[in-house]
This record gives sequence, structure tokens and C-alpha cells, in this order.
Amino acid sequence: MKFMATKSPKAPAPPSAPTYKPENDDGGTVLLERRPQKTKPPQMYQVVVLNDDYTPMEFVVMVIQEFFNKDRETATQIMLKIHLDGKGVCGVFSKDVAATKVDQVAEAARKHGHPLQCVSEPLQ
Ligand code: TYC
Repeated sequence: MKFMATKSPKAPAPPSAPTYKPENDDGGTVLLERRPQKTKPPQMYQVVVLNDDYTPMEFVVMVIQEFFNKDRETATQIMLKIHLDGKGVCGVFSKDVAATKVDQVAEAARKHGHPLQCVSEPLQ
């Protein structure tokens, strides 16, 4: 027995051209939505060196040059500020880097028998 299709297959209708509706006209503008920033910048820490009566000035200058990458002139200015004001900022870093700087200064001071102190403080 043979079965015959009752309808001949039709090709799908071609997509109709978009009809212009003034209410849908975006004038070709692409709207970029402003989204709130998801990530905050990391908390930064300033590394502060403290004055004392015993550490030689020359040692402090050397420490600031070596661990805070300052030239001799800048290191000397920072040392004198610490000497006069009691403390001075040697740099601003992320938490881990600031902690490393504090450790490096403490270790150098200990090795040379100086009481030089250094702390890190969160900014803002
Ligand atoms: N006050 C020290 C002195 O007169 C010098 C000094 C400067 C020490 C800075 C510590 O962080 C310091 N020898």
C-alpha cells in the first residue's frame, strides 16, 4: 500500500522586512549601562619609621635607601624629618608589602644592635 501526502511541502516564508515604528527608533544609539564598580581598591598601608635617641643617623639613611628605594638626598630628608618630628612616612604599600618592609627594617636594626622601630598603619 502506498501513502500519498495530502499537502505539498511549502518553503518557509522569507523573513519580513522590519517595519519602521517611530516608538522603536533608537536613532542608532547604543546605550551602555553604567554598573556600580564591584571591586574596591585594596586597603593601603603607610610604613612609618620612628625616632629614638640611639640609632645613628647614617644607619637610618642607609635603611631608607635600601628598603624604600630612595636616593641618598631623599633618604636624608626623611631621616631628618623623623629626627625632628618623631616619626616619618617612608612609603605606602599593600598590606603584605608593608609588613615585609617592617620586618626588613626590624631585622636590619636587630642585626646591627640598634633600637630603630618601624610600624605600618592603614591609610584613611
Ligand atoms: N635621633 C637619632 C640620633 O640623634 C637619629 C635617628 C633618626 C634615629 C631617625 C632614628 O628613625 C630615626 N642619633
